[in-house]
Amino acid sequence: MKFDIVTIFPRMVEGPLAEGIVSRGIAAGLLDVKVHDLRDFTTDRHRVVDDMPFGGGPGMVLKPEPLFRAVERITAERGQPKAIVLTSPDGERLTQQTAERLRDLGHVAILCGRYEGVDERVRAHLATEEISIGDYVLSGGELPALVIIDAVARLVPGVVGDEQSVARDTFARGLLDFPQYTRPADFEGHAVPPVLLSGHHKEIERWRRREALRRTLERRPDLLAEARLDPDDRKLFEELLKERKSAARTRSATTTGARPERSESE
Ligand code: J9Q
Repeated sequence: MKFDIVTIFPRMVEGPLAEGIVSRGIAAGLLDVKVHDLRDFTTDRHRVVDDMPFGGGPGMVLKPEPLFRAVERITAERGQPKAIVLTSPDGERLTQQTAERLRDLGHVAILCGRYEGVDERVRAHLATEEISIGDYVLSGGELPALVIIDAVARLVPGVVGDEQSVARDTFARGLLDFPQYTRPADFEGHAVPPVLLSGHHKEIERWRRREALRRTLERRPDLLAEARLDPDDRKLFEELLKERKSAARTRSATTTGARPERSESE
């Protein structure tokens, strides 16, 4: 899987790429990531990459020429990228599905946008898509580029040691993860759920499925619409709903007047 990143801050992405799963994927020859300094594609003495917006207003806008030249160089030296992604808050939200699609393309170039803006000709005539990683203000697209690369790289066979764990991942199954514990079995009076120490693999599996469903229902009910639940999951889910309804009844009975009246003697 090939990635090309075009940025005005190459050191901002080089550090993270040299650590963890991604760096091991690179070392193993499974990933090929090249970082390009946008200033190397300028033609003026001062290596200027931005300019004032036409029409006036605050801030500077990334000029089109260096970005077009960077993609020309990438195409000549590394082949034509199958996608040219502009990181931008205006883009389509990154999802696991996006990551799978980019993985399938095999060669992706990522242009790091700036908070202040990128010349519209880049969006219209160079980028093939715009991707946002979420609704918050960032100063630039470097962190989003790293997020995209991490999410895509993990899906390349062999990059994550344990392929089983990739298949079991939250967004592969459509449910949040179940709670995990490690030693000690009792941490300052907080005990690990006894079932996990019981050695009953069937019961452990069932407990984990129930807790994953519980957590998803409580925190991300929106995920349940898409989750693939087998008949056992559906049964566990019905039980959870009943549990919640009876808990809701208890709560409302103790917060309304549904309690014993004071007796005359009080
Ligand atoms: C380039 N805020 O934000 C969320 N996803 C991408 C971005 C972003 C930003 C500013 C510049 C990308």
